[in-house]
Parts: sequence; C-alpha cells; structure tokens
Amino acid sequence: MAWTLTRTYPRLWSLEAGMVMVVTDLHGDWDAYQRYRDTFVTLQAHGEADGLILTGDLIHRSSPPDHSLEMVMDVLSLQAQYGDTVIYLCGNHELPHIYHFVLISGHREFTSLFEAAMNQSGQRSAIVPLFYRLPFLIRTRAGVSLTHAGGARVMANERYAHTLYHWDHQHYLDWASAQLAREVDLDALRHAYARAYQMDSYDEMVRSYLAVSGPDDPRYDDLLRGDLVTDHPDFNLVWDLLFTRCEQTHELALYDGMVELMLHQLSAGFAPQQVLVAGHMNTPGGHRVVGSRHLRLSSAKNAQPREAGQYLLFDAAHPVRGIDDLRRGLRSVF
Ligand SMILES: [Mn+2]
Repeated sequence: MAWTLTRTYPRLWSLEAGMVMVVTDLHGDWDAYQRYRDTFVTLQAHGEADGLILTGDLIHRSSPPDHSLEMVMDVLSLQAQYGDTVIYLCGNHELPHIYHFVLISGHREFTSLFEAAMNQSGQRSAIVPLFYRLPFLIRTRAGVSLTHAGGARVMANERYAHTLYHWDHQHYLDWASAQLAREVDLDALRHAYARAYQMDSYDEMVRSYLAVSGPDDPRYDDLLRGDLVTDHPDFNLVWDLLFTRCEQTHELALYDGMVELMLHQLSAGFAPQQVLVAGHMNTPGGHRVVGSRHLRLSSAKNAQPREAGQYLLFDAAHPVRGIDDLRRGLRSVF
C-alpha cells in the first residue's frame, strides 16, 4: 500500500502504510548522506521503499569538512521532489538554530559555524522555516515509533505529551519578544547575559555565535530571546525529549519502563506501539538493543566504526511484535 501519512498533531505524525527507510544522525557527513540518499532514490524507483525518515541531527560535524548546509538544502529539494514521503525529524542539534543558544559538545562549539553558513548561502529564510516545521515523533501502524533521542520520562504524562505534540516554536519566541519589549534597560540585560557566560561583550557574542551584523540587525537580541525561552518551565519537556541520555541517566530497568510508558502514550487512539527507534547516542556497530523495546540505530557518526553504520527498512502497515521482527530490515550502504 502506498505512503499514507497523517499530521495528527503538529509534532506527532502517524504513518498508516508504506515501506520506510530510516536513517539517523548524519551530522554534516556528505559522503554518508549521498550514500543514503542515492540508496533511497534507487529503492524508491524499484518499489522497495516509499519514504525516507531522517531522525534529526542532520547537521553539525565535529571536524571539517562540514557539509551541513548542503545537506539541509538537498533535503529541501528532495522534499520538493518527493513530497511528504521525505520526513526530517527534529534533533537536539537543530534546536540552537531555532532558539539561538550556544551548543557545545565535547570541546566543539556548534552554533556559530552553521549560523555563518546560513548567512553566507543566503538560505536562512528557507532553512529556519524548515526547522520550525520539523515533527518530534512519528508513530506507525506497524507499532514502530520514531524520535530523535529515545525514551523521555515526560512522555508518560498525557498532559506533557500533548504540550509536546502541539509545541509551537513561534509562540515561545513571541512570548520572549514580548518580555523583551517590556524591558526598560535592554543594555543592562545584554551586559548581564555576557557576564553570565564570562564574556566581556554581548555585541561580540551575538556577532560570533549568530553571525549578526550589528545592533540594527533584527536578530540582535536573539541570544536574549533564546535565553528566556530555554529558561521557560515548558522548555524542560523539549530538553527531556530531544536531549535524553536514556539508560545512561536512568538505570536500565527504570529506562525500560519509561520507554514502555512512552509507547503506551503514543498508542492512544492508534495502533499499539511496540518498539521505539531512535539514534542520538553511540553504538558499537550500527545498532544496539536497549532494554526490551528500544532499538538504537546509528547510520554514520554514532556508529563505531562509522562504516558499520546501518539503516532500517520496515513496512509501516505490517504489525511487529518486537525488536526481533525489525532485525532483518537492518542494512548497510558502506
Ligand atoms: Mn542528538
């Protein structure tokens, strides 16, 4: 049966049918991206795949060359060509370009390079709206749910889950703008922001991290805006969903229960969800089974070694009983 996708909520989409190709965490790796994209194009032409799901963290490479910008532009053109069969989920690495925070992992700072690349390419006005639209979660008739990072404790709570399903980035950014509009001494606030990061000058920070040209730039106060939103209590839900360290934070038995509750929540009004597929964390080889219901898939960056990376092919209409039913769909492009 052909690709049948419903945008149930802005951030939770439901897939009824179609052969799905899942690829995780490409992180600006152009060679890996091309291999997966070309494989999708071939599989699609032969009727072996109907859609491609990229589970986020498409951008930010930890060492040059970083082709994040070209990859995002290529996904946009794939979406123009293939329509809603090419899905890009939001990862934690896409968030700094919505909320203007400085993302550091290991010794690497990621925000500034991609912000500068967006400016240089003149494609900011295409890329930022794409990031605003990205869903957080996909559930399928097969009972396989997909998200960027893994099991999140907040998903057990129906009210929190619905806040995430309806999450509207613009609403929170507008709220922050309204807060700033009330502020009488913005300069003092900018100064306090810089001091909080042990920097001398807000002006220098916003130029280097966000590639802002100067005080007349409408994005000049974006660091302040982002700071307000990421400090908003609701934002903890987004942190928990997209930054979860899964069984590294919660002991495995507890984590397994969290995943089960999350899958139960995602089953509401739909097919029972049996397996959670996510990337985000490293695995020996191309995948790892975490507890009883979480399949962690590593397509490139997170695979150890990179060339052990795998993608997953499964039939969204055919119910699975558990992770074992998905194993035969694990494949390599390397
Ligand atoms: Mn991630």
